[in-house]
Amino acid sequence: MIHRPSLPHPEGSVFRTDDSRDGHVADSSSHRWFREFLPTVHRNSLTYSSVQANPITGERSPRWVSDRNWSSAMGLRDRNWSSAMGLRDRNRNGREWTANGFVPEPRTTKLEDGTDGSGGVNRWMDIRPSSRKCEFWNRDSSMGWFRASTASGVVMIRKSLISQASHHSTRRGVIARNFQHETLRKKSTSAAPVPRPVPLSKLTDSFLDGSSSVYLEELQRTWENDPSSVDASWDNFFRNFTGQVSSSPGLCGQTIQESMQLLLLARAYQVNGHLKANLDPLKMEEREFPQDLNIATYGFSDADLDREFFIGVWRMSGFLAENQKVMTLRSMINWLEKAYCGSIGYEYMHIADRDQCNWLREKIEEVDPEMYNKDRRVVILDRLIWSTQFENFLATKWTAAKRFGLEGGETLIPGMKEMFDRAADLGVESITIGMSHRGRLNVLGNVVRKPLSQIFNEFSGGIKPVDEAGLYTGTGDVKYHLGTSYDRPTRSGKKLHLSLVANPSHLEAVDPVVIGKIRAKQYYTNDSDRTKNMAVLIHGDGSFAGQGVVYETLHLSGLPNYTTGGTIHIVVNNQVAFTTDPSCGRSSQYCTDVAKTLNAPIFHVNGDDMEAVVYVCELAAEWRQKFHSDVVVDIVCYRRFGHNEIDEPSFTQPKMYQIIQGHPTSLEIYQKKLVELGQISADEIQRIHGKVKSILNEEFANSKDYVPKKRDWLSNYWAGFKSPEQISRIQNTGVKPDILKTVGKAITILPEDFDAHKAVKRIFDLRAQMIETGQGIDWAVGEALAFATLLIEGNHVRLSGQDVERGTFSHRHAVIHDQKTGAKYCPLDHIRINQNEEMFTVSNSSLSEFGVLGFELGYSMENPNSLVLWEAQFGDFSNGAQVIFDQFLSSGESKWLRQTGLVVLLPHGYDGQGPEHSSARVERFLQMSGDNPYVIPEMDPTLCNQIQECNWQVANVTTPANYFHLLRRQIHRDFRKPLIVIAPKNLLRHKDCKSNLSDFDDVEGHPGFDKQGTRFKRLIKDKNDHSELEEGIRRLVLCSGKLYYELDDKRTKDGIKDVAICRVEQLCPFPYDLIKRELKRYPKAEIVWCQEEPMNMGAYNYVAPRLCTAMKSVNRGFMDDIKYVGRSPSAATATGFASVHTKEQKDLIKKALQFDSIQ
Ligand SMILES: Cc1ncc(C[n+]2csc(CCOP(=O)(O)OP(=O)(O)O)c2C)c(N)n1
Ligand SMILES: [Mg+2]
Repeated sequence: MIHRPSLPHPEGSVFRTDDSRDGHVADSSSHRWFREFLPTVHRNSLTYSSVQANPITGERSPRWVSDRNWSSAMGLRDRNWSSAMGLRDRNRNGREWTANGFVPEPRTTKLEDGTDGSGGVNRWMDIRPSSRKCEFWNRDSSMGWFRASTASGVVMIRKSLISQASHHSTRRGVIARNFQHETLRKKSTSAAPVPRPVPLSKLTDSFLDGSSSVYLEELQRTWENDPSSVDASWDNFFRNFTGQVSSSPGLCGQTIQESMQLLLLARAYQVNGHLKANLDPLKMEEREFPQDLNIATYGFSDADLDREFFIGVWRMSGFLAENQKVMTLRSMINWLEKAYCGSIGYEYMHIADRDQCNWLREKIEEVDPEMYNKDRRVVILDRLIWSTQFENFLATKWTAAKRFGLEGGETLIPGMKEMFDRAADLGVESITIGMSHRGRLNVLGNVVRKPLSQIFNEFSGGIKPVDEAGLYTGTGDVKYHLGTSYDRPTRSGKKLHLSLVANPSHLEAVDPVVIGKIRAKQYYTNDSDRTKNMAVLIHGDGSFAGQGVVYETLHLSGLPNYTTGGTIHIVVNNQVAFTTDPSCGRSSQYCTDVAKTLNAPIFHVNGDDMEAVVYVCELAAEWRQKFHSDVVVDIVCYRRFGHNEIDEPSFTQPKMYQIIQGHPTSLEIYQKKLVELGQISADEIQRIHGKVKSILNEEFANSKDYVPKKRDWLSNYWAGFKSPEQISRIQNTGVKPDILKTVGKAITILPEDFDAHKAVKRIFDLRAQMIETGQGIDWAVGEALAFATLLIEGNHVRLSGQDVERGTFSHRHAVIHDQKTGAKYCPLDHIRINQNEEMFTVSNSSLSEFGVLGFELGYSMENPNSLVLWEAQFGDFSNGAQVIFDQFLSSGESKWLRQTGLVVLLPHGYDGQGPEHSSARVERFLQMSGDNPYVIPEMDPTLCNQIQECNWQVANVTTPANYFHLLRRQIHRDFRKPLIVIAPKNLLRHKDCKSNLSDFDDVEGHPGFDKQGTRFKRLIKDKNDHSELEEGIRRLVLCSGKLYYELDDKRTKDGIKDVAICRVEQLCPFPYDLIKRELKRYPKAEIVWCQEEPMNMGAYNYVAPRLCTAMKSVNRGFMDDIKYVGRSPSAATATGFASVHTKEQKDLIKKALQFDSIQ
C-alpha cells in the first residue's frame, strides 16, 4: 500500500477548539462543521464580509465578522451551514444562493458607522460564483490599505477590532477567560508565537479584539524576521498583506471565500462522494451525481483547475490534514475523486467521534486500496478461483439442485478470507458467522472448510446417519442451513476457530443468536476487551433492509450487557431480492441505511473490483479491532442466475439479465487485470485452475464413500452431556439447609450504608425474616434462592428481558438503587467471595422480544453450565419473538443437533387486565411440543428419558419451592432442554403462594422429600393428604397455575370435601405416571380439566388427548369422559371489561365445584 507523501507541519498557526466531535449531522453538526473548518489560517487571519465607508471621513474599511455573524454576513437566514452549503440536502441550497451570490439579509446589527447596514448589496462583498472572489480583493482600488505597509494595516485592523469589541464588552469577558485558560495550557508546550486558542463556540461578534491584533502584530514581526517560521498559509497571507508576490504563483489571491469553498468541496466529497462512486458492476443504477461535488457549485471553473491552493485544517487527517502541501485544484479534485468516487463508496460522516472519522480519513484519503504486492495478489486470485470454481463445479454436477449460488458475488469469499486473516493478525481467535442461503455452501466449503466431500455427499441426497447409541441424528435440515466449525490456519500461521451457526430459512433471524453466542464466548474465555471473539453476519440486500430483527440486533451492539465489541456485517448486495427490485423493497437510498442508526461506518464496494473488496474487508476488521463497534461492508454485486438455480430471472428482471449475460465474471476481470499488470502469467493462472479442478474432482470421488461422522454437536463444554436417546439419571435438587441459610442471608441483607427506598427496605427486611424463620418464602425469594444456590455451585446465571432488574410487577428487586447517590446494589453479585462481576447477570434489555430472546438463546447454547433466562414483560408479548420459538427453540435440537437449556419466563394469568395482559398463549407452546399424545412413554424412574426425547418443557408452577426446583433441575441433569415457564403475576404476592425453607432442602422427612429425594414436582396432589384410594371423592379437578388457589379458596369457603384438586405443574412432557396415580386414587371421581383460558386456548387441547390416553390405560374412560370447565371459545384471549372478567371467572370456578355432574 502506498501512502501519499505529506509535508512537515509548522506548528501553531491556527486557533484551537476543544471540541473533539466530528461528523456531519443536521443543526448541531452545522455549527460543529463551522468550528471545525473555520480554524483555518485564513479565517483566523482576516474574517471580513464587507467594505464600508466611514460617513464622516469617507475612508473605506472592511467589516469584520466572527462566526456568529458569518451566516448573516453570507446572507443566510440561519446558521444551518450544512444545509446552506448544500451538504446535507442538495435541494435546499437554492434558497439563498442565487446567480448573483448570497442574498443579504436585512440587518439588525449596528455597524460602526451607526447605520444598520441596509445600504444594499453593494455594501457587501460580492461572492458570486462568476467572480468567486471578494470584489474588493482584486478590483477595488480602495483596498490599497490592505496591501499597504504593515504598520498602517495593523493599526487599521486594531482600530477596527477595538471599536467592534467595545460593543460587546460582556461577551468579551467570556472570551478573555477562555483565552487565559487556553494560553496557560499552551505555554509550557510551545515557545513559538502561537495564536491564542479560542473555543470558537464561545466567539462573539468581536472575536478579533484588541488582543488578537496584538497577536497579529507579533506574528507579523516573527514572519518579518523569518518567513519560514510561520505556517505557510500565514506566510502567504503576509505576503499578500504587504503586497509581496507569493512564492507560489497559484496561491496568490486565494481568498477566504475560496478557502471556505474548498473546504466545503472537500467536505462534500467526504459526505457525498459515495453517491458518485462506481459501485454498480452492471452500471444499471441511474444516479444523479450530487451538485455539491461539482466545482461550479463553489464558484470555481475549469480556469481554476491549475491554480494552487492551500486548505489544511487543524486536527484533521487525510486530505485536509494541516500539514498538507499546496496543490492545484485539479490535483485536489483528482485526489478526492480517487479517494471517494472509485470502487468504494464510504459513508462515515454520520459518526460523531472525531478520532474515528480522522482514522477513517487516513485510511480513505491517504491509502491506495489497490496497491497490493504481487504475492498478495496471487493469493487473492487463488481464493477467487476457488470461489468461482466451487460454484461452477456444483452447477455442472447438480444442474437442477437448489444451492443459492454466489455467482456474481464470488469476491465475497476472498474478501472474507482476507478479513479473517487480518482479524487474526489483530488478535481475533474465534469468529462465529451467521448467514442465510446465498453463498452459504461456498462459505462452508471455502471459508469454514467443511469437508468438500461431505458437502458433495449432501448434494447427492446425503445419507441419514444410522441411529446408534450415542448418535442422535434428529430430523435434519437442508444442506444450506447446516452449520459447522473448524480451526483454520491463517496467513500469518495463527489458528482461527471458525464456526457457522445453523439457521432457519427465516432471513436474519440468526443475527441475534450469533451475537448472543459471541457474548457468551467472551464471558467464558475471559475476553474482557472483546477482541478475541468476533461475530460476522452476512446479509442479503433485501433482508438487511426489510427485516426488523436487523435493527433489533444492531441496537444491542452498544448495550453494556449485550455488546460484543462490534460485529462485522457483510451485505451480499446482488441488487435484487428474489424477484423484487430495490426500488420496491426499501425506501432508503442504500440497503444498509439502517446501520446509520449506529455510529457504524459503511463501506459500499463494487463487487467486481476484487482488490477494493479485499481492502474494505480488511478495513472492517481493523475498525472492529480498533474501535470495538459495528461496521458494514456492502458488496454491490449481482446475481448471475435466478434466485435459485431452477428459477428464471428474466421473467421479472429482463434488462438486468441481458446485461448480466454479457458481463464478465469478477474472476475474468481480475485475471485480466493481473495479466495486464504483468503480475501473473496466463500459464500460471491455468495452473491454479487445474489444481483447484483436480481437488474438486478428488473430493467428489471421495464423497460417494463419505460416511457421516459422529456429530460434532458436543463442543468442549458439552462433553459428557447426553443425547435425547441416552438415559440420564434424574437428580435431586434440594440443597443443604445451612447453604440455604447462608445464601439466604446474602440475598436479603443490604449493605449498612446503602440508602434503599423505604418500601424496598421493608421488602428486604421481610425477606430476611423469611430466611430467618424458614417460613412464608415468596416467589421472588424462591427464585433468588435458586439463582444463589446455582451460583454457589459454580454456575453462571444470566437473566435478561424488559425491566427484569426490578421486575415488571415490582417483585424481584434484583438490583436496588441508593436513593441518595443512585448507586446500584445487586445482592446476587455477592454470593461467593470475589465473585466475578458477570457471574450473575441480571439486565434490563432493550424493548425487543425477537432480538433479545434470540440473543439469550445464542448465549445459552455456548456452555451448558449456565442458567440463562429471558423474561417477557407479559407473556402476551412473547409472540414478537415467534420466529425464535418456532424455528430455534422448539425445533433447533431436532434440526441441528444443538441443545439449549434456555428458560423463558412468560407472565400469564386471567386477572382482568384485558386481552393483551392475560395470556402467554400456552396453547401454542404446547401445540409445538413433540410428544406423542397417544403413546405413554417408558415411565419407570430408572429408565425414563421422556423429557430428553421431548423437544421442550412447558410448566406452570404454583409454589415458590417448586419454581426453585424447576430452575435448579435445568442445570442438575446431564442434558439440556428449553423450558417455557408460564409464570405467575398475582401469585407473586398471594398470601397462600408461599413455601417453607424445608421445601427447598434435601432433608429426609421434610415435605419436599419424597421417595427419591427432593425434586421438582411435576404434579402436586390434592393438599388434603388423601390416601391411596379415596372412593368418596366425586370429582377430580385437574388444573394448572394460579386458578388452583381460586378453586381451593372456593372449596374451603363452601366446605366442599368430596372434590379433589390436583395441579399439573408440568404440562409438557405430560406427567402420565402421576396422572395415572391420581386416576387410580379417585376411582369414582368425575374427571374435569379446569382452565381459565377460552376453550380454544390454554392447555385443554393439549391435555385432553393425553389425559384420555392415561385414562384408557387405567380403564377410567374415554374422551367424552373428560369434562371441560373454562371459558367458551373466543377470538380474543380475554375480555376487556373487568366486570365481565369477574363474572366469567366466578362462573367457571363455581361450575368446577358444582354439585351436579358437569355437562
Ligand atoms: C423472513 C423471511 N421472509 C421471506 C423469505 C423468503 N425468501 C427467501 S430468499 C428471499 C429473498 C432474499 O433477498 P435478499 O435478502 O436480497 O437475498 P438474496 O437471495 O438476494 O441473496 C425471500 C423473500 C425468507 N426466507 N425469510
Ligand atoms: Mg439480494
